[in-house]
Formats: sequence, structure tokens, C-alpha cells
Amino acid sequence: PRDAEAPRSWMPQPAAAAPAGDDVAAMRAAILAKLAYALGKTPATARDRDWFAATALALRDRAVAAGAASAGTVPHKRVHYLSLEFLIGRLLSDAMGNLGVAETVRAALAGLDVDLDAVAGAEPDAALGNGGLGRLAACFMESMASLAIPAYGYGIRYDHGLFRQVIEDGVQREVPETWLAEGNPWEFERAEAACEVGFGGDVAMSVQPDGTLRRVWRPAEIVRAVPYDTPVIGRGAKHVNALRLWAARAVEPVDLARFNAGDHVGAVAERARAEAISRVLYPSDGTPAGQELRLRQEFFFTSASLQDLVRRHVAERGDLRSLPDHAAIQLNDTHPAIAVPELMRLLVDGHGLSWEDAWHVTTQTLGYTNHTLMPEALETWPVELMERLLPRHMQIIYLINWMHLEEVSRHGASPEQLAEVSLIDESHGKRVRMGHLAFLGARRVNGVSALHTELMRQTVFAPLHALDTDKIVNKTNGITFRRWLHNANPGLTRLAVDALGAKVLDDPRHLEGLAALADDAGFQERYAAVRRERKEALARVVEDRTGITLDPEALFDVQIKRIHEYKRQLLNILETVALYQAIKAEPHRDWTPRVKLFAGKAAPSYHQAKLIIRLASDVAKRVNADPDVAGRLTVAFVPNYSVSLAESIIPAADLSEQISTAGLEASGTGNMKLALNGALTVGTLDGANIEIKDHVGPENIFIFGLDAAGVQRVQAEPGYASRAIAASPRLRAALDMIAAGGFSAGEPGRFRPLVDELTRSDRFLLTADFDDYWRAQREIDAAWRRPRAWWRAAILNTARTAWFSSDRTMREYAEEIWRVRVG
Ligand code: GL9
Repeated sequence: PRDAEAPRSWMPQPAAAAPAGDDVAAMRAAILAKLAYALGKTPATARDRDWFAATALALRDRAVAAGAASAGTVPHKRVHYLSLEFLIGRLLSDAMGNLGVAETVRAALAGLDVDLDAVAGAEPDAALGNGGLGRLAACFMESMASLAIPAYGYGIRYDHGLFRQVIEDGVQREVPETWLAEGNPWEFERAEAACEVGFGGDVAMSVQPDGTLRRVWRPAEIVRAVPYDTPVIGRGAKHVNALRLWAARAVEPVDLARFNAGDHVGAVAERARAEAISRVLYPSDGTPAGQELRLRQEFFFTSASLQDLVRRHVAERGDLRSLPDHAAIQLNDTHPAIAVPELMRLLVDGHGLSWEDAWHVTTQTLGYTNHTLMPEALETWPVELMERLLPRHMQIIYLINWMHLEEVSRHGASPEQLAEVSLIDESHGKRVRMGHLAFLGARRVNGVSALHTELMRQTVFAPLHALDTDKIVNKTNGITFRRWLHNANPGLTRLAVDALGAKVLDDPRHLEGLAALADDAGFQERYAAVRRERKEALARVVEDRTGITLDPEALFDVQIKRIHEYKRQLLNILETVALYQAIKAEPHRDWTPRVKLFAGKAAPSYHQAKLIIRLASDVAKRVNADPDVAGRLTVAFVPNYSVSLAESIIPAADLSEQISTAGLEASGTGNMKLALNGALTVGTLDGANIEIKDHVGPENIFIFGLDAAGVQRVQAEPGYASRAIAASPRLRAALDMIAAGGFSAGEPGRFRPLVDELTRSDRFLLTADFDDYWRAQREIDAAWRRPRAWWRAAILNTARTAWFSSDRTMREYAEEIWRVRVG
């Protein structure tokens, strides 16, 4: 069954003037031609999904035409963004918006009695990512195209993206996702640009004609990498880039000898093994998958991408020594860190560069972005596995390490210091530290918020940072406003355009002009009306998915993100339980009506996270059925969170929960989307929340809890959890109710692992922050009762978050990391 997010109406175009009749007729003819000749359907037999494919094909033609204009000339320098994840979501509204044809398409379809919203709703989400890291890559691709930065995105074309989440009796079940089941109209297969990627085997020596020795990797296994290109259209279609995703194919699709001998399954075993590489996205989040197939995926797409760009450079420029002048390669986390030895191998073994020249080229071309400091999330690979799968790369890593340690020793480092900066961690078996490898191979290493970058310097990368203090720089994340404001919230966009002019669509800094209207009663009313309309639409979606009825009058309080202990959904649930108890104790008080919405997926093997989902669902069940709290408190866990669901929740949110343990959320990007759309944040001083506070002003955000330094202090005090619980009767009562089976009748032990973790160790300091969180929430209740002040703060959030545009982020990368011209 298809997801049923209600697609919104698209009306973000500047003047939203009625499209010219000729344009509409031409668009209608183009769509009808695709329907007939590409799909073999007639209007009478076409389903929404067919209309979607026909429309997408017609728009792809326009993207190609727009791209052809710039395709003739070789750009001076290109960016290559290597990412194991691109969480792109649906592309239709993106394409229509940036081609400037949204109203034309709507009218063209309407003339055929076809509803654009239904057609848009038939597009599957391309969920080739887990969460923030993958969505960031997608926002960056859109911004680079809009800024006319010549760029390729490189990744994997997974047959199956992130699993579909089904909730049965509160339990998450994972169902395979099938976005390609009916084909993908946006992409072009480029079989002619395929290349080969090796695995295993050994390393031989060969004597060159000039008498020098060269090492040659002789892989035992070869896999073909076939690229599929999706055009990435920039705003106004002035520039088009490509997202190039690799599919794995067997070199020999079938072993005919085995087939003829009757072994029909064995005949395709090699093929199955090769194609497994691009079969599924790993659903892990923040914990390395640690498996051979994952390493195969990483090397597969990294090698194919580097071969592709090296080949292009040689064709265009000849000499690889000039690669840094014409190419920047960004490593999105350590997943493509194997690029360091692979680029060295291509340059030295493949093209005969000296080690010194190759190292110069590599370290002037690569950049590395770190996205987390959580120890369990830092990638390391066993040396034994690397030697077996990538023997030549392991030699190169040893050589890089040897030269690196030689250099460090010359400065008089102790053995302990050498162990810390070594590429090989020998503390529990020998493992290659991929973060260290990426650090050494890159010219610039960046964090994703000011706090995170500072913590990189002070903690995980401190010993390496000391060796080169200019290397680590900050690049605070951003989001593309085309998707997260213009397309997701056309009503608010219209309001901004009416107030400030169409220039706000080109440069979000003009949104600052809304600050002058923050106290204007008429403007506040229109702003609130837009929110109200989105809340009604969201209520329909939630009712549809969960059967739970939401009152659009209530404060919509949302926590939407991956389920992870450090993100502390459990803190929010505990506060919900405490509020439930408080309302029951004083039913006649004038409580502020609240709707608590949760959505997010848990990694399939992450038991605590799955238990948190179950608790949220069980709390929802009891609270929603209790007449004593009816109309005051409603709780819902909305299943199958996705980019599309985010697009319907974010414009409807009044309150944004950003409550991670300080120091642990590297940046967050949902926090930016919600603030831009005018939700007020309740949050800790973590990640980009700090910068959001600096921009919107401390009076327009609700900050609570320990800061990163406080967290470190408290963590050093043994037994803090039991003391904090003893000191908070409210927290104790909430925990007792959960532990006594208050939400799991007949099975009081159901949530035992969650309660035990809190009472025994409480790694994420929920107990330490609970009382202050409760205080902030009651302050929020009071603020909601002063609508003029509330809407003023909401408008100021929209007005003052322009800095979080990924256009700004991409300009900064372009200038300081890539040294590439914008526009
Ligand atoms: C993450 C961080 O946890 C987020 O705080 C950050 O905003 C994003 C983008 O920089 O990167 N790092 C990480 O591993 N994930 C992030 O979201 N996880 C997933 O994407 C699932």
C-alpha cells in the first residue's frame, strides 16, 4: 500500500500568475506524449502512478534541455560529493519548483481531469539514507545546483532503501522498501560509463620498461559498477548537476557451464554475490554495521567514483598532477574514507606518479566531514578483513602510517602519543581507524556545528589536531529552503512573498523583513491561519494512519527523528506520563491542551530504541482512552517516518523537541526546518540549537538542562541517577507507574530494560535534566495562553533562521574547503 501523506497544493511561484495558455497546452501535449509513447497507456487506463511517470518524464526532458545549455563547456573546477546515503525523497515538486512550471503542470493535468496532488502522492520516496546525514547530502546537492556549483553527487543505487516501518501493537516491524518496483522515470542508465571494481586477491610486482618496480593488485573478484544519473535541477533551471548512483552487476551474468550441467541456481550464484552489494541500504544509524558487505559497499562506490573522475580529468586535462586545481572530493563521513588509499593506488600504481606527487595530489583534493563523535559510531575495520578484501590498500595504509609516525616521532612524541595518532588501533585487536585515515588524507576536516567542531578539537581528534591546528574548520549544517519552506509550506511562502516580494524566494536573508511584522495583529492572524490549515491537514494524515483524532486547537508538540537513546525520546515520554498524572490529580485545572506527536524509525537490532517506540505507543493507548484527560492531552506515534511525512508534519508543528544530551547531537537539521516554519524550540544547548538560539534570540526559544560541560561534570559523579530520582517526586512517580505496568497491563516487566537503564546508569542523563525540562514545558504551556506573544515569537523564528539555508553552507564549503567558484 502506498503512503498516504496528503500532498499539499503547490503555489510557491513568485507571482503565481496564471500560466500562459500556450505553456499549458505544450505541457499537456508533452505529458500525453510520454503517457502514450513511453508508457503505452491511454488517459482512460492511466493510474495516478502512470500520470506521475509521464509528468516526470516530461519534466526530465526540460531538465536535460536546461542542462544542455551549460554542458558544452568544461567547468574550471568540479565538486565530487561522495556519500553512502542520499535521502532525497520525492522529486516532482522539487523539479516543478526549480523549473518554474508548478502552475503550468497543475493546469495541464487539470485539463485532463487529473489532480496534481494525487499524482505527486503516487511518487515513491527515494529513501536512500537513514536520517540527517543522508538528508543533508540531498539538501547540499540541491543547493549546489541552485548556486551553479558544478558538482557530481556519487553514491549507491540501492534496490531497497530504508525499510518501511509497520507498528503492530506498538512493536516495530520492518518491511522491505520497493521504490524501484515500477521503474524510476528520473534516471538515465549510463551502461557505457560502467567500470570495474576489484576485491580480494594478492599484490604482485612488475618491472617497468624503465627498470622501476611497480606493484600490481590482482583482485580475485571483479564487480561491474553501472552508473545511473539523476538530474539535479537548480533554482530557475539555470544549472543542472548529476547525482550518479552506482549499481553492482556481475561481469558474467550466468555461468553457462554450470547451467548446462543442470545447476540452475549455482549458475547465478556469482551474480547474486556481486549484486548483493547494491541490494539494500544498511539501516544502521550511528552504529557501524561492522560487516564485510558494508565494507564492500563502501569500497565499491568509492572506487567507481574515483575511477570515474580520474578518467574524466585525464580526458579533459591530461596530467593528473593538476587534479587539485580542477577537482574537489568531499568525503561525507568516513564511509568513503577508503578513498585515501584508493586515490593513492590509482595515481601511483595506475598512472605512475611518484609517492610524493600522489600524496600531494590526494591531500590537496580530499576533504572530510565528521558527523558524530559517539565512540560506538566511529568506524574501524579489522586489519585482517582489510588485508583479505583490499590487500593493496592495506599496504598503502601501512606506508602512510609509517611516514606519519616517523614525522611525529621527529617531534619527540612518546609511545602513548604515537599510539593515539596511529592509523592502527591496537587496543583490542588490530583495527584501522577510518576517521584518522580520512583526517590525514584531507586538506580540511570539518564539523557540522560550532559546538561539534570545538568538541572535535578537544576530544576525538585532539591528538591529530595538535599536529595541524589549521585543518579542522566548522561548517554549520543547513537545509534547502526550496524544499523545506517553498514546497512544503506554500501558504507561509505566499505570506512572505505578499509581505516582502518575490525576492525572498531567491535570497532567504530577505525573510528578516518579517521581523517588522511580528507584532502586526493582521499579519499574526494570517500567519496563524496558515498554521491552522496545515494542522487540519496533518490531523487527517494522523487519523488515517493511526485512527487517533487530533484537535487542531491544541498545541502540536512534535519529536520527529531517528529513535536513539541520546536523542532522549524517553525524556519526552516521561514528561508526558508526569503530565498525565498531574492532569488526573487536578482534572479541573485549566490545562493547556497538547498533542504530543512522535515519529521515527529504530535500527532493527536496537532493542532499547524499539522498546521506546513501544512505550510511546502504549502511553498513547492509555492516555487517549482516558476521559479524564480528553481534550487536554493526546499522544500519537505516527508510523513510517519519511521525508514526505516530515514535509507534512513540519509546517503543522507549534513546538519542536530538540532535547538530546548536550554534546551528543552533532548538529541536527530537523531543528532548523521546524524553526524556519515557525515552531518554537524546546531544546538543550546542543549542536546547532546553540546557533539557532543565537539567531532567534534567547526569548524566542526554550532552553533547559545541562550544557556540554555540565554533562561531563555530572557524568564524573558516580550515583547521580539515584540521587536525581530521589530528589524528584514527579520523576519517581512517572517511573513507578511505568515499572508497575501502568501502560502494559498484564506485563509489568515489559519496560524493565528502560527503567533499569535509567535507575542504574542513565548514560544520557535524563534524570539530571528531567526537572528543568518539566519547568520549561510548563513555561511553554503558559506562553501558549498568550497568543500575541506566541505568534510574535513564531514569526521571529521564521524571520531569523535564514542563515540556516544550505545555500549559505555551500557557499562556505565552496570558499574555504573546495576553493571553487560559485555561480
Ligand atoms: C548525523 C548527526 O547525528 C546529526 O546531528 C547531524 O545533523 C547529521 C548531519 O550532519 O549527521 N550523524 C549521523 O551519523 N547521523 C546524523 O544524523 N545519522 C543518520 O543520518 C542516521
